[in-house]
Amino acid sequence: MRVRLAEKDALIVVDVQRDFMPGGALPVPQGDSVVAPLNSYIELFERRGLPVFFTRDWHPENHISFKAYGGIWPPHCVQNTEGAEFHPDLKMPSDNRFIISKGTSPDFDAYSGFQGTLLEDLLRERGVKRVFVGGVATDYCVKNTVIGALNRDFQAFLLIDAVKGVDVSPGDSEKAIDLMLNRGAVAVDIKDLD
Ligand code: VGL
Ligand code: ZN
Repeated sequence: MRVRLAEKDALIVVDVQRDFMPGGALPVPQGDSVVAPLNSYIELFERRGLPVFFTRDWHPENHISFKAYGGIWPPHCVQNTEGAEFHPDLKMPSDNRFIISKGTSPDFDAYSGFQGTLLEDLLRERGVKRVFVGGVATDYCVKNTVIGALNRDFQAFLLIDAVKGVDVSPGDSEKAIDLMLNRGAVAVDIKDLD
């Protein structure tokens, strides 16, 4: 499906952080394979003067999603640690870029970049109507960010060549993709964008 990028489009890069990469605390298998395709999207949006939003998991040490505090995950993306840094090869534009921290208070988790953040306000202030979403993990934060966008009446495009899932149960990523598309997201890859 061909899509012509226009004013009021924005890119959302979800959680491309060291802890979600191979060797990290909560690795997404082949999670690092999203970096090169995302850099292509980032360059494209940057060239067009369109905003790029980077979400990051940004947990306190005693976060509710960690096993020791009743959650299901090993400690990951603890604020100001190396594991919480963005992948070193990710190209961060020098302007028109925004970092959205989520899951920042001990008692709340946020799989969606919209949950407990300023993401919606920042998009609305810029008149954004369509968001293009890639990153990790397909079956957690990408899924919830795409659904969060649709629930707020943004059009959402899933960057199918720039997402990877954890698949805690086999097939989770496939199911997540089906759900996003059934809810109205449109799958595109880099070749679809003009
Ligand atoms: C995520 C598990 C726990 C994600 C965040 O970014 O998809 N997954 N915290
Ligand atoms: Zn987390």
